[in-house]
Amino acid sequence: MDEIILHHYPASPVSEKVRVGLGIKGLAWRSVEIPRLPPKPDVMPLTGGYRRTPIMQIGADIYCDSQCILRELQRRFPEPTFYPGGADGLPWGISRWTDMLFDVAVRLSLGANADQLPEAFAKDRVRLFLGSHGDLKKVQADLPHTIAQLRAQLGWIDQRLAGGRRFMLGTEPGLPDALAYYVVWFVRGRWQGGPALLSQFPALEAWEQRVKAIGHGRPSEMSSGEALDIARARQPATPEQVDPRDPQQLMPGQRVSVVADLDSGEAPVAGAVRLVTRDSIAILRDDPRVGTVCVHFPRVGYRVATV
Ligand SMILES: N[C@@H](CCC(=O)N[C@@H](CS)C(=O)NCC(=O)O)C(=O)O
Repeated sequence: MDEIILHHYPASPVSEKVRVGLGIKGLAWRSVEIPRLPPKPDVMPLTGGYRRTPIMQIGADIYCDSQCILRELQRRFPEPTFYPGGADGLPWGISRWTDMLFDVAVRLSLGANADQLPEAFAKDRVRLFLGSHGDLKKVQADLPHTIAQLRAQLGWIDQRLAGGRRFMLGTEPGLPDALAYYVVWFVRGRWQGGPALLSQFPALEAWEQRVKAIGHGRPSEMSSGEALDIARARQPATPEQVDPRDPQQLMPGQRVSVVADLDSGEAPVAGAVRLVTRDSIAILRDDPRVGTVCVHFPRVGYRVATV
């Protein structure tokens, strides 16, 4: 079977979510380090315009967004499960919550570090995370409110873990641990006040150490050129699949574009529908560098439009 290739960079919190997921499953994977800012010349041939981090590649199949990546890891490697105790369904609801919690943490990090951030980085992240009306000065002025929002929600994690629960779902680690951990990892590492805030939550801090100890599975480095060569050498392995009850009546071969349903200025990715399910959309596209690739997105949080 083709290797799992994660295109990411060490400081990326959403990548940390996926790295912990790879750790929970004890998987071997190849690590390709990508730039923190566009242009990303060795990513664009794979995704066709999706610029966020991380992406996962398996042969000529490209998985965009951590939701899609983690779901695919569970599909290909069911054990150990991300859903101990039969918790399937619930973790994806938790995932929507932690996405929002991450946005709060991003506001905190941008606001608290506003005076030190390199200009190009600040400009890019304000547009991406705060939208076309994003204003760093306002985010800076709003910090006490933002911290209050974050603190209450960290308190929920602490409450869940108080009383000796080892992981979010019980004795075994599962998807909710990766989902909550990456936000905590980001708050601790990217905000000077992080360690003091987190010290208010002893059960959370003890759990944080347990999740850290899970590790990231078995990564080994790969160059971006090698990853592109693999994509070119392989054919997409995704079978054609339709969903007769799809509300948008998407059909194989139909030309569509897919883009995050946010005011984030991201480029839509265009291609021909290959697979449609309730949770996923995959499209085929051709690129001069890698040939035909199949690019996968989640349905939730993404807008599919016919073109
Ligand atoms: N919904 C996406 C969010 C990904 C995301 O926002 N990642 C951040 C890095 S942690 C990012 O893309 N930053 C801009 C970049 O890397 O170019 C997911 O779950 O994968």
